[in-house]
Amino acid sequence: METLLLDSNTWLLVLTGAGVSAESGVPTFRGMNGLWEDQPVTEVASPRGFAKDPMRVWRFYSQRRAGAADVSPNPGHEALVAWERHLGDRFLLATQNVDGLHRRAGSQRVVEMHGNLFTSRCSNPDCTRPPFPDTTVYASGTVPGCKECGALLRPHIVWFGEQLDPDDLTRIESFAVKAMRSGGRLVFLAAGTSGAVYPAAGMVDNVRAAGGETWLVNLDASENASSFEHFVQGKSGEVLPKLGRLV
Ligand code: BV8
Repeated sequence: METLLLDSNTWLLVLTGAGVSAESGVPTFRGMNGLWEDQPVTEVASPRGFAKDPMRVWRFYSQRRAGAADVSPNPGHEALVAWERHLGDRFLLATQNVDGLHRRAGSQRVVEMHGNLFTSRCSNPDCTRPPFPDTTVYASGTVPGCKECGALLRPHIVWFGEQLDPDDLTRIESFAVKAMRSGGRLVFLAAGTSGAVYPAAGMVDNVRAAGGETWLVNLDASENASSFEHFVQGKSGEVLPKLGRLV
């Protein structure tokens, strides 16, 4: 298996998806055939889905909260923690996962691009209450209300059709710009992702256009696999611990 050199000249931008949490027992979107209660996840996890049936959406997220609370990080998560310790500020981890397992493993330089399962906020855009930690598994059929304005609470998650937090996108972009300006070697590694959801799926093309190196670690070829120079096929929990050559 080819290895990835991680030396004093390396700047590493990592993107992870549901596949990295699969070995921890978290179902992937592909694994659910993209469905929830026979509804497309892209429909349930959307403002329209919430407006139409907030009970169904809270059943979806409450069950995922219960599931994610019972699992633990795997060697794939832990390998990324070791790489971060080695590279320091020349490391950034952008994840599409909302399960919080990267932080639980010890990752610090993390951008949760699509939000976090264990945070809620008020659905009323005019409410002044900020997003807050919420591990509650709400009973099926209940929809929690905001104690400040009485509107419905919603998970602090980026739904399909919603903009990502511009600060998160800026943080990722400025890391890549800083790496290129440093004269160092920018490496982009995507792991456990099908490359189907944008803007995350477009990052590899942006890094290539900037002259960076691109690696994919995935169980099978992702939709954008052809955009990567290096493809190491396999389970991230088995491949990542062996892939990094820390010099
Ligand atoms: C936006 C939170 C502005 C919710 C999520 C350009 C082209 C086409 C469409 C669009 C476009 N730009 C925007 C869109 C629309 C849309 C989009 O991309 N749609 C897709 C479906 C075509 N994007 C958006 O709406 C984004 N917002 O762009 O706003 C805008 C809006 C409208 C129109 C224009 C612009 C918001 C996207 C974020 C949505 N929220 N998550 C929740 O989690 O409940 S996305 C969610 O799905 C996940 O976060 C993740 O991003 C995605 C699932 O993908 P993966 O994580 O990759 O998981 P998947 O199961 O698919 O694949 C797992 C992979 O792992 C597989 O390849 C498998 O082989 C592999 N694997 C399995 N086991 C292992 C493994 N690999 C290694 N080891 C293993 N053990």
